[in-house]
Amino acid sequence: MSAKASKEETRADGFHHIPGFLSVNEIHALLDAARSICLEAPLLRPRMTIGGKVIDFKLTLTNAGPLGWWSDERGFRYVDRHPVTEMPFPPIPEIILDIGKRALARCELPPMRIENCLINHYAEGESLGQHQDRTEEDLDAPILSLSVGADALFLLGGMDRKNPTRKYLLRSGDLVIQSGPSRRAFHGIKQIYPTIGNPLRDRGRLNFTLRKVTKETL
Ligand code: MD6
Ligand code: FE
Repeated sequence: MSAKASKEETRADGFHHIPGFLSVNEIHALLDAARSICLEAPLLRPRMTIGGKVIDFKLTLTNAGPLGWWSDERGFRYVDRHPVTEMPFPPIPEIILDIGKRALARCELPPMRIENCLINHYAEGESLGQHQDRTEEDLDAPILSLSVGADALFLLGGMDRKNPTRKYLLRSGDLVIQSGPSRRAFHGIKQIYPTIGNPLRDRGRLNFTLRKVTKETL
């Protein structure tokens, strides 16, 4: 089966893939924003416990905003401090909030309070296993995702881990939104692929997810 390359897709279950959503300037602004966030809140490698064994994630991450997603031996959760610096995460840069607003409007979704920007970094060879995002208090608010750098193979499944998956090729500048029923669908990053002209110095990939975490309204 071939990956879906550059065709826009909006599904009845609320899944949206908008290739080339970001301008080149926005891609560079996101990269600059990630670099300054990482100076204050360095990338960390999360861990999780599976069957009593502690396993490292095959990616590193950091956050901006009042709440940051984190996982270690104590489980998945939102925290209000960087686990190592013990400082609050830096605020979400205006440019990211503006892109988030434009992304929601583009997909005809109502405005939303963006409380967290999770930044995932994939070095060459890294990946993210199939998972559901359900650490948030509000599991109905859409999750917005922006890709920068290397291409990635995104697998979208269903509500059950065993459901078949569809393949999407996420490229630098693409927007994905999981809203409606697709908000709870299993998904993951199977692998990343080297890309010509990757602006990341290490040829990796950055993914920014923008979320509403609490039940608070706008
Ligand atoms: C990634 N994305 O693109 C991982 N989660 O690197 C996600 O795990 C994700 O793209 C929830 C909603 C959209 C996503
Ligand atoms: Fe996810």
